[in-house]
Amino acid sequence: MPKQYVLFGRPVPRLGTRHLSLLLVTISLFAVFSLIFTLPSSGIPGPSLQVADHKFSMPKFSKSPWLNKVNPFKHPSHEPPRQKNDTYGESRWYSDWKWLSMPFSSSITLDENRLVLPMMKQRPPIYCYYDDTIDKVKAEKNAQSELLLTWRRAWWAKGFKPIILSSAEAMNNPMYEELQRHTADMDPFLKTDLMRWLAWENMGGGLLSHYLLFPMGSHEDPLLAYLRRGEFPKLTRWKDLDDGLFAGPKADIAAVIKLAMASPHLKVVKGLLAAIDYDKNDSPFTVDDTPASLAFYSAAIIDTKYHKVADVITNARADGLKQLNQLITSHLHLTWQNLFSDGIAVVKPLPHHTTHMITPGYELATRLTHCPASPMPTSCPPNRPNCAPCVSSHPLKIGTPAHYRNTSSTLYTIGTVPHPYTAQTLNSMREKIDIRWIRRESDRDAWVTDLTKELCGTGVSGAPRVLRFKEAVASDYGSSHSVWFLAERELPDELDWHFGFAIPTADTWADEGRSETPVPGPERRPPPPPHDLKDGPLATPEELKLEPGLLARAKHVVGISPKSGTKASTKPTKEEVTIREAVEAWNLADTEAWRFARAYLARNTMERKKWEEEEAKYAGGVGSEKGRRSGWGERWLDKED
Ligand SMILES: *[C@@H]1O[C@H](CO)[C@@H](O)[C@H](O)[C@H]1NC(C)=O
Ligand SMILES: CC(=O)N[C@H]1CO[C@H](CO)[C@@H](O)[C@@H]1O
Repeated sequence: MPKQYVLFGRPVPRLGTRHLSLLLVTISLFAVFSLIFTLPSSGIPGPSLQVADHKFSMPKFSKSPWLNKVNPFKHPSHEPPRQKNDTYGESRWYSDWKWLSMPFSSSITLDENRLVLPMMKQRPPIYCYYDDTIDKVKAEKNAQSELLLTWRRAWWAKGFKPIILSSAEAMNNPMYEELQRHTADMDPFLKTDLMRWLAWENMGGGLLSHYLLFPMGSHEDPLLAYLRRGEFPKLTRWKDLDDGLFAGPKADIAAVIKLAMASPHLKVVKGLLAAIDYDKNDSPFTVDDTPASLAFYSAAIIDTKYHKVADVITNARADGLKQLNQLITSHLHLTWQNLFSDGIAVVKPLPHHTTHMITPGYELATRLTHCPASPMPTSCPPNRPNCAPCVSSHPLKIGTPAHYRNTSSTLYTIGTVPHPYTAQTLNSMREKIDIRWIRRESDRDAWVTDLTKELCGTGVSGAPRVLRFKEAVASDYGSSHSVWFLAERELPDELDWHFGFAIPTADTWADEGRSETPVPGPERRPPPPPHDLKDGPLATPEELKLEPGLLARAKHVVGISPKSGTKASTKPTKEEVTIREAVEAWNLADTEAWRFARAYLARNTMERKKWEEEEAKYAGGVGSEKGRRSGWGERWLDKED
């Protein structure tokens, strides 16, 4: 560029034919490259020119689809068929394998508010059995219910569909009749165990877990990935896990139940495994190696490793179970902290004036780096004896880099995605935005450009940037290494389900030094996010004071409800909507990024809400949110002794 100025600076610019042809070649190269970047690679012929339009056109106002009508090359196209459950709150989506083939969803869905999302992952069911017929003390029931909730949350976060079975499922099994004939002088533990297997067989097999078996490893761990595939041709158990986990097909399970019930030793053995193994015949089980990513809190392990908790369980059962739950939760959290030892990056593009905007994300990061309360603060999970215990004087690092970095698999990213109206308002510190300013002065797609500056470099258009952004949010790898929120919304309720453990709050996190008892007190808010001068100029205190007002104003104009699935309290005026739409049209990449994040979050919320409803059918909703309120029954915690 500077060279050109020198050229034009001369009294007689020497733009000879060579220069002119060079200019022409450059322009045509630019056009070809732009087309390559924006053309569909997937062979969808229809709306490709519409994509090109995203790049070259002047602002396209959403209610002027005339461009499509006069386009002579446009194939007649249809929007893709509606799918089941493809809408939640204000969001609509279309789940498709080709989600990363097009930067802009509307070129597939022909509807700019219907976003193309990745296919929803099938969650394989994992069952555990809970005998809800044995009635016990209310305090114990509640403690058990909390444990089951911890179990469900941990497996959900790893991509499973945890389901709690009860005696109702066991009684549905035709083999239940036969069991009844044997029960007379059977050990009650053996009976419960057989009921558990009957319930599992009745569900068609798959995975059967003890309710004190937890996944404690990375999302990509090979065993967890294998279990997520949900195909188990052989009846399998794992070395050192006792009856912690089984996998297998229905027919093999039925065969094992029959084998166990035919055992002549039913009067002396205490569990199905013992009945099968009694005579040391050929075992029907394949035994796999000790899994590194599963933690089993069996009675024997609690006795040896967590003696302090075991003592409490013996003396005051309900209190003991509560402590056990706290111990397990702290281990789940600790495992997460150990996996992300490089700390947390709360990304802060356009860093000058977005301090206030990223504060909720930053507060979440502080909660995640805090040491969880635990009855045995320096203990390690049973499967990770060499863990690095959480030390409150050396918490994980939290940074607020301006750009998204994907250089380390041990760095976790928390992102706050602003609507372009919000991004432009804050970045320019302008209370009022008008069309002239948008077109003449604003930086196009400022947010996504800054976010991906290191990932994509400079001089790249918005389209490839949006694709990298989508990958960071919703790919397998991205979704297990980051979480993204909308700047205009509160953090979603189901964060605990995303991480797989109850994230400490200011009231429950361990106090510095003394981690035994959480000290409830006045709300302790973390200090505001730090700002690294490397990331740009520091906002002055006066500027910082303006941020909340500007953000509130932007939220009003963007006009989405504060929580997914609720109603917005105020409505923007007609003029405000016009300006917002102009901003959207001028910042297509930022708009697509924001809508994508919104739809992805909405689909996750919907998936969990639906499952919560479905779950209420099993075991009377034990371990579910609803169940927590009413209290639950006893388990067979001490069945092994
Ligand atoms: C981040 O890195 C992982 C592993 O190196 C890679 O698979 C993934 O595609 C990268 N994601 C993005 C958005 O670049
Ligand atoms: C809200 C909604 O549309 N729910 C439906 C989701 O899909 C299941 C079947 O897969 C229906 O039963 C729900 O009614």
